Amino acid sequence: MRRVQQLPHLGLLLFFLISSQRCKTSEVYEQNQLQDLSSLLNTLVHSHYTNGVQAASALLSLRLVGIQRQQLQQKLTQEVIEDVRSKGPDLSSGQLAWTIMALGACRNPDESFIRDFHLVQHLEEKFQEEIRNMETHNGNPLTNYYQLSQDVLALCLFSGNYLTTEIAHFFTPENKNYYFGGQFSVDTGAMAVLALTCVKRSIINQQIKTDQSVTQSIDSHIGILVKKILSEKKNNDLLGNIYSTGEAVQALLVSSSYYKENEWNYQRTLDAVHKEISQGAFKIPMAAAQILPALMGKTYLDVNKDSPCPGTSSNLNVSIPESGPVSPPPPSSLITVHYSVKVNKTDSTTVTVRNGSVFLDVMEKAQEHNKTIFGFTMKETSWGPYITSVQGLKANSNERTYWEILSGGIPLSQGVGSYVVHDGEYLEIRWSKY
Ligand code: CBY
Repeated sequence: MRRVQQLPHLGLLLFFLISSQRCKTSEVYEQNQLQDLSSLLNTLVHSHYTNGVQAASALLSLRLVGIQRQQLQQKLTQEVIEDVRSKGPDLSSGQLAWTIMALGACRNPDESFIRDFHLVQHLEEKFQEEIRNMETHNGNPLTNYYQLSQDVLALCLFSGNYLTTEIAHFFTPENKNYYFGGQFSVDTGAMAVLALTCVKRSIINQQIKTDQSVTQSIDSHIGILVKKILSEKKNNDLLGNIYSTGEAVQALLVSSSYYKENEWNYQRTLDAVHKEISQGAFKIPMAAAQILPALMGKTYLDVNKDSPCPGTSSNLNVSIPESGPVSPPPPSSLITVHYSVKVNKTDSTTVTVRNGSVFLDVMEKAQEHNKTIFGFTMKETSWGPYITSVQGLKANSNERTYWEILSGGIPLSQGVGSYVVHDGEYLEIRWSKY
């Protein structure tokens, strides 16, 4: 629903922010952009955050684009800190990296938590654990290269220790961890470009010292990764898919010396993203948090622990009203979908669910009918539920195995908790290698 009329102060603030970023000619166009941005902010403000990484990503994005809502930031900070306190060593390396990025995004009182809890030192250890795992498990990290890139970025921005020789060695674009099933992961490549660019800037600014050959190798990695990101530009101007575009934009914004002006048009990609926002593609908090900085021309490299938090120079008070009364959903009709589990052989069934159901509802219905064939387990991630096993067969990152979800034989770009199924659709969960 368009809410901009209900958000006068927010609208004003956004207008202020946008006009300080870019100059638009068409007023209608600007109005639509404002509506899209306020819908993203609504998602960030009203979401129920189920884990600390979601809260950290939201806090980081809000701080980066300079939206200062004291109460909201306090609430998010509390959730992030609570997560560190309760999970502590169980946080993955990327989760810890994002905690540091969010709490220290700019000069603010939460920084003391980073110091008091020695978060940067913990991250250094976690990064080394990732590398040790690669050495003992055929080059596979504990998590993935997206998180290793988050680690390097946070260590680089928060004066942590890392070896530039190690970075140059592990982040070579030929490394298999940039690819899933042979396909270049734009999200991963983009996060790596941000991390490597941070390291390169630290070398140039003489914050760290290294050999000329290491500098050259990092520089060459950035160039190759940028080319790979650009080669994933689609006809609709998105980079990879809609959910990788935000980070890819950030990577391209910090690496403009590596491509020619005619190779990428920022505005066209922004237009494509706006189209998707108005169609409701960013309703989950992670998606909203990841796209927001790119829309405002900001990148994770703008994180600066020593500068005051950006904000509007005026004392504008952003007020976002609570959501209006929620009317009960209309009685929904039933739809029928086909569902298969594929390992070596395929087991199929037909399931009836309510219209508007998601992939997970189908899996649950099938499981009720036959626990042996359709039984599954899952875990919560920042993007929603992730299927960890089906028929007792468990995904394993040391072996690069996972359960892939598909519709009509095509991999889905949303998770089981978000993808809304359609009548007559052929859904499949397939034992795969990435
Ligand atoms: N974040 C992470 O650690 C995740 C990194 C990431 C590159 C991520 C995408 C990008 C991001 N912005 O966060 C990622 N996915 C990874 C690494 C993985 C692998 C996870 C295992 C591992 N070693 O860490 C793996 C197995 C290759 C994978 N993603 C699988 C899947 C499928 C999940 C199915 C299931 N079993 O539940 C799925 C649904 C693809 C499919 N068709 O099977 C999938 N991923 C999707 C769709 C996505 C996108 C989510 C978009 C959305 N709206 O829900 C994604 C943004 C993301 C999360 N994966 Co992965 C990529 C995209 O489409 N652009 C760091 C942490 C601190 O938060």
